[in-house]
Amino acid sequence: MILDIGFETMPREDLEAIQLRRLQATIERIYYNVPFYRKSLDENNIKPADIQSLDDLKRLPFTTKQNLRDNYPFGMFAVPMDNIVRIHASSGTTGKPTVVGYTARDIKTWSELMARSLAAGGASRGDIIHNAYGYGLFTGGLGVHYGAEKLGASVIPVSGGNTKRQIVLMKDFGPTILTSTPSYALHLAEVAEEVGVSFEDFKFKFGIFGAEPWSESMREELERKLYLVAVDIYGLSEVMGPGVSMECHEAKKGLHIFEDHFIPEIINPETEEVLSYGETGELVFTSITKEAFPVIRYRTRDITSLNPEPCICGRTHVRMNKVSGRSDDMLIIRGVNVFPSQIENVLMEIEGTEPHYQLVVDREDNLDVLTILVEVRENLFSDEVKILQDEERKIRKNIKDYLGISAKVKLVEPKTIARSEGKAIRVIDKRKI
Ligand code: DLL
Repeated sequence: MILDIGFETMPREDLEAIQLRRLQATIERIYYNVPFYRKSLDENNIKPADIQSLDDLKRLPFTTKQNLRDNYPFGMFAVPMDNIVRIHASSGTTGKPTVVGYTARDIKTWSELMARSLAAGGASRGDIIHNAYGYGLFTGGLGVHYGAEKLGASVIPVSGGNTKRQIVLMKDFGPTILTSTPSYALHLAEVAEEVGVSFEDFKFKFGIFGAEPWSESMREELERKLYLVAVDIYGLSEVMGPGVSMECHEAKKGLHIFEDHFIPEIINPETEEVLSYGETGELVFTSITKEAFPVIRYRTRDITSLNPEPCICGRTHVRMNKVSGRSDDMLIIRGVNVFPSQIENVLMEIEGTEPHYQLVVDREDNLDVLTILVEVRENLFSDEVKILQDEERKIRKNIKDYLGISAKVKLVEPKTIARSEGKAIRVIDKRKI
């Protein structure tokens, strides 16, 4: 495929004209097709015809993850189920996931944006992409997959896990692009070393890493250990999946947001005031081409800033700096989004546990490890060891069943977890990224 990069290098004025047209069409669509949006626009006395300029976006109410959850599973869809061809999901605080849907045209758009992203990250036709993002409800695997095919590259749909076999495939197939979370990429390097193989002997040119925060020092480590150029890819299921923004391999300095499809804003997470370019705050997105699941001023909770300076790659789309954190307490453990409250819900349903717990997240062999410390009632401790072991097993199993993550569980005696005078310290994140 020859990529039409016209949209990516368009003068600002032309881009804004397209944005306005698409925004107006989106507002019209959601007003008439999604009861939630109609109600919230009515409550704010806004009619679709009131959106006359891009500045009018500011008048629209924000959408939060809670709003999506309240409309679980399909209440936010703007098209009949007959037109939905794909469903993905990401986790949410109640244990119920946030569900997103795509029409055939949405899948086409997403594939094109992923092809754009891979191209910006250095991939082209003729490359072999070793895709170690998970396939399934998570958007990473299939998102990259469709984009790679659209680009005309060869894709190896290896998914996550079975690490030693991945090393064998890398040796035998000679992939040139690696796509995975940055932590899994480092783990791959380590396992390779264990089995006596060096990435130096592989053919990788670029690594396209995302789905969790990673720092400049992690970039250096990835580049040194994997003998490739490491670039950042960002996205979230609610807005589309991977490919909302992408770092270009020429500059490696911030991620271009595909503004012909998504309008970004940065707000102060406390006051909700819209901030200027360069100021750090919470990233908010409005989708302007999605059919099945449009989002209006969706609060991502990701903290970053926007940089409008021209880029050496020639793209005119604004860049977001690397995500530096979140404005809520969501943790990303091996690519799975987890809120402490979800773990709390699971713990509280188990007989014998006290509402005192602490989550310790660390990295072992470059993989995230979650340890849950839970206080249990005194009488459990006076009983036999087997009862304690059963309790630990039950907690581990329920965490795995409800949240899909493996955790170590340590039962501790009452009053051993430090009490705080203010907010309880629920999370100790020891990962250095
Ligand atoms: O993680 C989509 C994705 C897949 C992006 C593969 C990149 C590569 P969710 O599971 O919905 O979607 O999680 C979205 O992950 O709000 C951020 O907090 C975090 N995140 C995603 N990419 C990055 C990144 C996918 N490059 C949440 N840097 C987002 C920092 C990231 N955080």
